[in-house]
Amino acid sequence: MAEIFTGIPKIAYEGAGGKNPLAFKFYDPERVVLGKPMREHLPFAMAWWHNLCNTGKDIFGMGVGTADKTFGAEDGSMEQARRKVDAGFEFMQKLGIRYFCFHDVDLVPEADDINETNRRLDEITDYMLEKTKGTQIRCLWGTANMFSNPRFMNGAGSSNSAEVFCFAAAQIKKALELTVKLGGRGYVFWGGREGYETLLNTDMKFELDNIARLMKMAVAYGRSIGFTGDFYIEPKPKEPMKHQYDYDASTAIGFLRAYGLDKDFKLNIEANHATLAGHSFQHDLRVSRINGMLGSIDANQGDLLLGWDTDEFPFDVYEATMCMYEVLQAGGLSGGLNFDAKNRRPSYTHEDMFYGFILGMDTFALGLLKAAALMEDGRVDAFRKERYASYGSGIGARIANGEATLAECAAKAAETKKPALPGSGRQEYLESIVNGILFG
Ligand code: XLS
Ligand code: CA
Ligand code: CA
Repeated sequence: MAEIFTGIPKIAYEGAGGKNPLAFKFYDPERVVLGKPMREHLPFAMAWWHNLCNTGKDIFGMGVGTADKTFGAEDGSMEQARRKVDAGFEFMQKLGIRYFCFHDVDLVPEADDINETNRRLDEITDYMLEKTKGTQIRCLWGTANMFSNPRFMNGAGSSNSAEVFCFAAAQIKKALELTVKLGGRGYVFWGGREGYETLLNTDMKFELDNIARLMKMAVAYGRSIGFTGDFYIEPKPKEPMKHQYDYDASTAIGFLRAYGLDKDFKLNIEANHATLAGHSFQHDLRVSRINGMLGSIDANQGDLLLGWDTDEFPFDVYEATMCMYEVLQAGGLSGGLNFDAKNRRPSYTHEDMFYGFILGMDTFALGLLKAAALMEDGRVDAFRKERYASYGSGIGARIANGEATLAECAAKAAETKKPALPGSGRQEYLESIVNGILFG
């Protein structure tokens, strides 16, 4: 197989002081952090759609991209699909990435007839499977694209059309089969158009019930074909729809519990989606973690000055630190860290594809190192724990154990007459500690 990314070597760790742009400054896969090598803490994945398909199109370019992702084949051909496989595997091997994520239609051009699309999917995944031989590369998660084709204009599970619902089911069935075939650890539902534009034409209850019905069908089928991994919901509040049902982590957890799906599902938290919902990335990670539902992460970053989903490669070390702090406290991920990120439109060369991943991998390596340092330092954790010390004994302990009654608490208040002010939150002191660890 002829090399595609000519002139780009295998990317090595060269240390923080290095100036070689095609080397890692912080990601040292074998370096042991808190008892585990970095590569195990950081199961990085490549998103097929952005890295191998996205050409930097936007509406102002009249649908014309700046990056060439044909890899020497005719655009939209099966030959191009094969070349994408070649490019993807060469890319992952050069970076030492062990996972990829895909939508069905990232892999092959969609045909008019779903039977033909499925035949193409079988053909390409045979080729992908062949490519994994002798490598450690596996699928992190698969998914079905149920938002691009016009048939999904009103959603998939939430569509008003039963015929469209059946097409969604068919795509999920196939994507699950492919995920199992490629050794996938998870299966994602991102409800791109599972929402509404106006409540005037929307039966919200019926739509939510139907989304749950579709998910239950997926779980039953997945388990019947030997899929033992986690299903994930990836929350996002808006874009493309005005309102999407999986608004944020709390909403998705409530939905999963209401429909009895919480044993099979966890969450795939994307940084850019959390901020679109008006939360910090860490907020949605924390909500997922404390509910035992932090499964996987789409490791990107948005632009807080823009109100849409920009899917940038992460470079914010503070955010990555807080992310890895949540991941470490969760004891790791059942999924991984998928770079659902794309190069900016003017960054259109093959080198830029590598620079994007080097940036993202180094950012998360730094995040891991700094989160581990924060935990080893212990001052922030100790302060947070101490802040609730009043629940350690007396009436506080009875409240925390669920033993105290309302009348008992009221009697305590009457006896105290006036409570002392709660202790200082010491926010600035804590922020200084974090800065000291990040930059000290
Ligand atoms: C889009 C989503 C999508 C999911 C997978 O905003 O991030 O790419 O990750 O369907
Ligand atoms: Ca995503
Ligand atoms: Ca996104």
